[in-house]
Amino acid sequence: MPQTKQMLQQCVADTPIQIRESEHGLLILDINTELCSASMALQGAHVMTWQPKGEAPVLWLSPDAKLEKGKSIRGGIPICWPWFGEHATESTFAAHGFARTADWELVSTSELAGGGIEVVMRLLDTQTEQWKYDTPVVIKVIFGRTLNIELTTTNQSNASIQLSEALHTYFNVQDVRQIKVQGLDSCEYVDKLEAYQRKTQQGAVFFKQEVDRIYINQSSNVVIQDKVLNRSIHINKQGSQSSIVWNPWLDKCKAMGDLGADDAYLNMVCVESGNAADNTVTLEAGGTHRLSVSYHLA
Ligand code: TA6
Repeated sequence: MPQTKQMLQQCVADTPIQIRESEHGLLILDINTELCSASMALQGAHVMTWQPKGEAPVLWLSPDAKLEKGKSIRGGIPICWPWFGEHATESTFAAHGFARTADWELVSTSELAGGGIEVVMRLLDTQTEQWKYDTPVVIKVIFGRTLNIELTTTNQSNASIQLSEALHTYFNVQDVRQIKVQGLDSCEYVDKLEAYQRKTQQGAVFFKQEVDRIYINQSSNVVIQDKVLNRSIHINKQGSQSSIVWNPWLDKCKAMGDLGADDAYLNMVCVESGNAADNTVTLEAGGTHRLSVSYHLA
């Protein structure tokens, strides 16, 4: 049975977390501390916003994001799981898996020494007609001046599974045409816009048109340099062999219909940490896999 607003309010009673219900019934945790403000929906265990005190928002959330049951929220950090992108064999299955539209359960919240807020959510009932495996997944998020996320999958089934995943993070930038993404130099990538051709990155990534690339065998940290906001967003990851870089540009931004204004693409860039394409994880029966990432400004 899904948790009610009253049950959640009991869970967060001794923390600076408020529970809000969207007009379409999504339950959302609102966090406001000396370190940051943030919000996280129970549906999809979806971190929607994160803004360190005194800084511009770090995550981008569409003003047209549908906060509705069963609809993926456009922006923040959608969890792509247990597959990334289109399903390998079933074209009718939702892209990026079902975790981001599922009802997760709030497990715990706590205020840490130093002022960070820890939130733990889990998705226990993973066996559906689209996924027959008992593979509970737990997310632990620590909201502070740094945002830390751990996504842990346990294979409780008696068969090995093929898991692809990503924290599909939308970052807020002042003008995507004036940023660069560093840390991917010389990496091989799959170019989804050119028949999934494999190419090699030369230097930093710049944005003058739509970009949709899966960088493979890439475990190093990544940095988004935003010279207009005069800041850099540091993406430090573990348990991730892929980084996906995406900006829809004008035509796709207009076509998608939930990014807000036609030029909304100028204010966002996705740099996603995960395991996709060649880096799909084989998780043996009884095994556990952890993907973790932290974001901070400098
Ligand atoms: O991660 C990039 C991508 O796979 C793009 O191809 C685009 O489809 C984007 O994800 C958004 O996907 P969504 O299913 O959230 O609309």
